[in-house]
Amino acid sequence: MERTLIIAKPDAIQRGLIGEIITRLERKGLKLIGIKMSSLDQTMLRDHYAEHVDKSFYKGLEEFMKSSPVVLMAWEGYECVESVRTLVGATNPRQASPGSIRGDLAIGTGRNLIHASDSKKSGEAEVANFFGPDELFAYDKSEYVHIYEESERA
Ligand code: IDP
Ligand code: MG
Repeated sequence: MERTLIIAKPDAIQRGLIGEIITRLERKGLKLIGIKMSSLDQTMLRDHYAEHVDKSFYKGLEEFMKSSPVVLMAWEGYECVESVRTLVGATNPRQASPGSIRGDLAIGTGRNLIHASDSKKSGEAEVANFFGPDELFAYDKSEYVHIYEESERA
């Protein structure tokens, strides 16, 4: 099963949208395998957003991400990285599809509520980066029989 890292950003905390975000991911059928609140510092953010550090928006992004705590989540599911990106919607919420989290709930690109890993590789790496082994939980989800065919559960 693939893993993906979700960060509910400071705007999600401030706007009281943590429950809404969790609900949407739960209703998709994904399995929550780790969750915690955290304040991200400059070192963590520069590492997480390494591909963006030299871009013009980075300074504002870093300040924003440090402006209040975030909620970090690790989710698991069959090919979940791509389906979570679809659920989250385009980076610019004004272009995000209706029905997606950003499409329904956000307007500004710099206030787009949520981070989601963008590939299977980054999903694995980001989950391992933000969660220790003792913070991740392996368990059987009883509803899986109604969510997946057997071959997808293997
Ligand atoms: P993603 O979050 O959809 O993967 P990325 O291109 O990886 O989007 O950008 C990371 C984050 O940087 C975005 O979620 C957004 O918060 C911020 N960002 C990206 N482009 C802009 C921009 O043009 N203006 C302001 N913030 C931006
Ligand atoms: Mg990205």
